[in-house]
Amino acid sequence: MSTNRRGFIGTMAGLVASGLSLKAYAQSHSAHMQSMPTSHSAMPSDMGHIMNPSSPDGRFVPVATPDMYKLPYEIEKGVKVFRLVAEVVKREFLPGYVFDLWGYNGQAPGPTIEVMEGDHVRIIFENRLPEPTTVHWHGLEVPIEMDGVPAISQPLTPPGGTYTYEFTLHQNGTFFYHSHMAMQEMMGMIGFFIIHPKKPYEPRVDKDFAIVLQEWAILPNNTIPNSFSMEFNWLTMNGKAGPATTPLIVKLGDRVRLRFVNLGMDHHPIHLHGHQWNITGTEGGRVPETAWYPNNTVLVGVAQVRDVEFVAKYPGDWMLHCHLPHHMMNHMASMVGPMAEMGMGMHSGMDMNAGMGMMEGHAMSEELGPGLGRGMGIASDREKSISHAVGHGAGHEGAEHPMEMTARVPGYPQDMHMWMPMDDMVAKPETYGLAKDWSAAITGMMTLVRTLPPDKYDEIMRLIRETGQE
Ligand SMILES: [Cu+2]
Repeated sequence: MSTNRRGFIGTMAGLVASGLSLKAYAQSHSAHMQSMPTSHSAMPSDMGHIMNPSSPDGRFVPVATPDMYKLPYEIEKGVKVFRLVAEVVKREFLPGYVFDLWGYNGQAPGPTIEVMEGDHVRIIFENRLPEPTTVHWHGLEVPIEMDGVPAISQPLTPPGGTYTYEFTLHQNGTFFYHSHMAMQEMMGMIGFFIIHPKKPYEPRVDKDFAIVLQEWAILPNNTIPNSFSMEFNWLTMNGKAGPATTPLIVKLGDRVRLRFVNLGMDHHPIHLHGHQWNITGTEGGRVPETAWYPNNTVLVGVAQVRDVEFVAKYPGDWMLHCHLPHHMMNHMASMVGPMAEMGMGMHSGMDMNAGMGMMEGHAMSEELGPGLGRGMGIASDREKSISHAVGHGAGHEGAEHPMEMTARVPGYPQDMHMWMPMDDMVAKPETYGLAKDWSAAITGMMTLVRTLPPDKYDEIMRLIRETGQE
């Protein structure tokens, strides 16, 4: 367990010793923690941190959306009025990895809409994308004119156009909005639409988090997702890849709700270490308690919502992650073939596709069929004795240096040459006190549930307040 007192104090002492004020520290890292809206359509009014103990009227615990903000609204004659803007945005998945996505109000995924059962909402939608789009309200029981399907229930909203959605909410639970154009969905166009119940759910929770699961195909040296790709090399939670995902901070004994939504091409079995939870909600609303059953890995299928609840009764920094092995990785380059690494370099004289290790032909072609995804032609010579990730000297015959001989072990290298701690680069109050090199263990669709005893919990809450993240 890594939240020992010494480690925690050590981190703090290191900060002080470096002469860095917490404020400056937070500012210097803010670019890593939050992709700020680039538009003026909405400013983040709530960064989704967990500082609000209750709603203004105490009826519910506001949902925390780490690394995302919530869409503000105004009340006009009893109607909650939101302004939702579709636009091109920039998002930093990991320090230094800034990508061009499509989203809403400066963010991908889009900001969370959080409302109450019974609310009457008006969503004034504006399209600042270069092509038409619409907004669909997934799971909401709304009149057909509000369903947001182009041509079927409404005209396309052209670039520069607007459309007003208006309806009354008679449901409660975790819902979401998204573009109803497939390629636009794969560019990031989704956001939560969370409706709190009039009569609070029982048992009451102390913490409530919401996480959007997404996947992206972005080739090396590119910043734009390939929405045609069937292979994905970036996996994100709320638009951040581990270790840039912000850990969920809970107090020992808290009852915790996690809400997941998945919009992508794959399903995500989300697993929590060290605890059992119940599935308490789906994209259709609350699950009756009589139907709860214990588990610790929830399969969040495409277009599905899963709410889970558990009691954080064991102190520690517990992994929360998609369990698909390839979804626990960052910027996987091997999917596009052997890349330059460790002195091997790229062979010269190849065309673009071969140089990138891309295969040609259809899935069952001579080139691809027998290879099970590995190179057959030009790529095979360089891969046959080692893993797909080219390593030291490629394990050539006659190698005598220990490193070269090691490289002759079939399959080597696999994971350890990817072990890249970056604790300082992703440091924020929520990571204080984590074990040294923690960041190397969290990549892709991964984060932590940090169950802290009261004193450490209070300390981190204080740091969050002081660094102005709230
Ligand atoms: Cu996954």
